[in-house]
Amino acid sequence: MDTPAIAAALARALRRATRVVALTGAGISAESGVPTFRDALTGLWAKFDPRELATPSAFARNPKLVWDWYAARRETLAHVVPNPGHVALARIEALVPDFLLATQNVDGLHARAGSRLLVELHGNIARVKCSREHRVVAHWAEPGDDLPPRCPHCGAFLRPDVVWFEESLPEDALARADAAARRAEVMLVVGTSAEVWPAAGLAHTAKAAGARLVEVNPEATPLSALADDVLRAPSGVALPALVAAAWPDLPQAT
Ligand code: BV8
Repeated sequence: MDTPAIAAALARALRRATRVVALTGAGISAESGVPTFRDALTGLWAKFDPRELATPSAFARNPKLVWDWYAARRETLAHVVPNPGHVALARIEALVPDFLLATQNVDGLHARAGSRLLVELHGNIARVKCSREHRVVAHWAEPGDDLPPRCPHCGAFLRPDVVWFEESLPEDALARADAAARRAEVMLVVGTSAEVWPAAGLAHTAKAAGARLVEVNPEATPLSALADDVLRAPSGVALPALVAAAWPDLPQAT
């Protein structure tokens, strides 16, 4: 796909902004080879609805199935690296005085790309916790054939340290993201279908507070009509182009 043209007004607004917030979804990791959330169920998982797997009731009903789904996703992540879209956001963090990246992704790729001012709204698949105490467990023995591994402290099943549907988001992460959305001059919404709340609500919050809303997504979403700028392109192409247009004097990322 061609590099999108970046409007001069958008480039100027981003360069002049002192307060920027970004919200990302699975689409920013697509070019790293990580299936998006809805595509995550390719192959073996094609017959399940992800919203049926990423729930406490699914885990209670079939802990091994859910554990294996996350183990398969961790295995995929062991072979992928951040893409130019992740790197571009890490560069913007270094260029803007007050920046925060709120991600819905659990793949850890933003941190690997160098993002530090980052909140993981939905947890991180690399972390595992006790399903009863919710204490993170650093090491666990891979299970036998039948069940997820058990907590070394209390014996309950272990589970991924991610936020499932019907579970509340980490309060501090959501509060930081909400405060950043309320003060942002520019909000970048990248690679999300904007259907899952309360994360999607951050874009509405930023817009209502006066931010310039920029959508980066090859497809339209419920936010498209709200956006001031739409970069209808893959984020691995659009975000580096946006950085180059806003900071033309910077050397290009290698
Ligand atoms: C909660 C972690 C309180 C696990 C995930 C209103 C307010 C509050 C809650 C709700 C509400 N309405 C409904 C709810 C309930 C629910 C919800 O939002 N349901 C939806 C389906 C309507 N929300 C919750 O349950 C949340 N908790 O609110 O707690 C509560 C308590 C009790 C009862 C009710 C509420 C918790 C939600 C978190 C769920 N966990 N992930 C895991 O990963 O396994 S959600 C998961 O899907 C992702 O994390 C992400 O958040 C979400 C959507 O995925 P996306 O990231 O957007 O990816 P998707 O595949 O959908 O889209 C990819 C996009 O990328 C596409 O647009 C595509 O075009 C684009 N793309 C593709 N390639 C590229 C690209 N873009 C750029 N470049 C490319 N190359």
